[in-house]
Amino acid sequence: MDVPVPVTPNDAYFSYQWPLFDAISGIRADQAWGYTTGTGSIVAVVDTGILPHAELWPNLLPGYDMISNSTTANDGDGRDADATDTGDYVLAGECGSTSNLNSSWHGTHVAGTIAAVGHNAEGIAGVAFDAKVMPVRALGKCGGYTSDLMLRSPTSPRLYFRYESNTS
Ligand SMILES: [Ca+2]
Ligand SMILES: [Ca+2]
Repeated sequence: MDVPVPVTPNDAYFSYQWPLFDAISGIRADQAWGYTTGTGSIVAVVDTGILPHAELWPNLLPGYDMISNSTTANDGDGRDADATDTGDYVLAGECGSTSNLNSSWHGTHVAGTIAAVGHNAEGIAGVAFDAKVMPVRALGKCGGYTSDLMLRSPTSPRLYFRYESNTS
């Protein structure tokens, strides 16, 4: 197999993303992009959900909020087709914390690391900048429960992940 020419995206802050291209300590994504940039791949990001961002919209698929507890969800309800991150901040005394803690917005960070739109002259380039991200909200205030992600199938002892599209 011929070795493809490395790809250098034109994103405004790509030069700061040295972990992607540094020849010694980087993952050499620029060389990998010569083979693929993730087209056709879907990555489920099981995390705190997602916030609107121009660098994510083109690569974002409908997701799901799997958090069943409304307090943990911090959105006034349980499971639904809205994977919006409503924050995982805590106040002093909540979740064993002795001080107020800001929301992490971790799911948006992870989604951007994976699939921020690349080669659009703006922001950064995701590691797989032509892949699609499906946000699965599982973490909220005080964390989350593995049981929220697993439901027992009535016909199988195995546990499986449940996903319902909200595109229909
Ligand atoms: Ca909800
Ligand atoms: Ca970009």
